[in-house]
Amino acid sequence: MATSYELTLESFMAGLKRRNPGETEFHQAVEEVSTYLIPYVTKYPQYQTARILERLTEPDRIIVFRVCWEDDQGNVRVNRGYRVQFNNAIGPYKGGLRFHPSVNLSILKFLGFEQIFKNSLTTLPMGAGKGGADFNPKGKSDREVMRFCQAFMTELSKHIGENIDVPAGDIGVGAREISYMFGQYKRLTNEFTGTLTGKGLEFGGSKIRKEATGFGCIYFMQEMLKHQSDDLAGKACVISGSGNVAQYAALKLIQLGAKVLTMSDSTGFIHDPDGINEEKLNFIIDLKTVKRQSLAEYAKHYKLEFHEGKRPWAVPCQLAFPCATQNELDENNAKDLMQKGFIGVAEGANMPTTIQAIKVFQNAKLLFSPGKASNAGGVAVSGLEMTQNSLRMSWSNEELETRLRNIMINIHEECVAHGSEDGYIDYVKGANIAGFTKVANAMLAYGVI
Ligand code: NDP
Ligand code: 2IT
Repeated sequence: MATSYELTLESFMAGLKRRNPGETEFHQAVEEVSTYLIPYVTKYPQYQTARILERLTEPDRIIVFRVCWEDDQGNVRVNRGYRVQFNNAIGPYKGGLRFHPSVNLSILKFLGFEQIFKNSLTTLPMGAGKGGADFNPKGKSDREVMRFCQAFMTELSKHIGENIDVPAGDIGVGAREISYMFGQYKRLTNEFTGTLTGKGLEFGGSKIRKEATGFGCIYFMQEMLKHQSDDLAGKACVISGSGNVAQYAALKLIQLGAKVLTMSDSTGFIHDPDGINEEKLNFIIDLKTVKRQSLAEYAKHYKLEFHEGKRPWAVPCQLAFPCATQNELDENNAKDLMQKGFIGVAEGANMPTTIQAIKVFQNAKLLFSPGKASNAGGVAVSGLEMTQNSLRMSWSNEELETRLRNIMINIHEECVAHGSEDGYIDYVKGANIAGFTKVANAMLAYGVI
């Protein structure tokens, strides 16, 4: 007879911290989820008896490897590469690769863990993984980036495959890096398969993938507003980041008649009181993806102040979209945002808001959507890229935008169905519970593995 035990958040987190010392981002992501899931599994004891939470917080496996490459001066350089294959209960491991000097196991485990719930919410058959390297693409030549990507893929290729694990982009990994890695994967395996997503349109990439995360985030905000009989037209918006997610969040806001006041990067932020229009946004896209320079150049070009080393949260606005990185919006930033007329936040990045800051928004009964719900559009269109690759065909822009839109609407409905509490929608609760059940039920069905 199996022993029964009392599961509390404190005891669960104490065990997790003991087993994963020092991994603060991973602890944070698990705590946010467990706060909602522990009461849930206590209510539905089949999950607790099968130790689903304990199993869900232990990755299936982690691959760590040396990446050796040569810079333009002929120096030998060494980085560390990773792939965290977290959970494949409902499909092949799926999730991005991040190249950033801050990359470590804690960050990749938090990202891989979040991916479980996010991928489940899309309703597509995707498990969860995340990977990357502590490589800094900044200041590197194209050839250096190519050599790094080839060296990285030489090892990673042994562990991935279209039915095993399908990586994509994340911070520091965009179209250029995916192309270099796909080319190397194809060379090593002598196969043309859809083992990476976010590929170029000429070689199996999906239309709308580039736009998907940012567009999806704005569609999600549109749904949250609609649910309280409001819309985006004329809303003053603050965005952080100016990379892939931020760029297309900004574009969709502009297209839907909202006013984009700010964007940021790791050097600071710009505040354009007239609003960033499509022409100015194209300047930013060129600056960040082609020239790869700081947003300070935008301030110079449009004769605005550059707020060096600062984040944009004190700029008065109605809606906020953190689209840069984890923990970029803390409790004090949340209080800054809560000026008169503030309506809410949709996360474009993964875990950009600290747990304390989320509480500030939720206590004030404002809109708050977690990244695993509102940034799921990116991985959703990655899933659709996998489908198109399997079918050996490609869908049109219209087809894909409609599918993306419907997936975001469906995630919103799931959050409402599982997160409603006395008229307030707790989107964090809704996303965690809705994302959990499908994966947990699959794990139950498999027995003890
Ligand atoms: P990019 O590399 O395209 O852009 C990242 C942006 O964030 C840049 O503006 C960068 O500034 C800024 N940034 C990165 N790190 C920091 C930091 N430590 N402090 C301040 N600013 C920082 O990445 P993405 O746009 O793809 O990713 C942004 C976020 O969205 C991440 O949290 C990612 O996990 C998440 N996400 C991405 C998806 C995708 O499809 N790409 C899907 C779902 C979520 P700088 O240019 O100066 O480096
Ligand atoms: O965080 C994410 O969802 C991503 N970086 C995209 C993952 C993917 O496989 O498209």
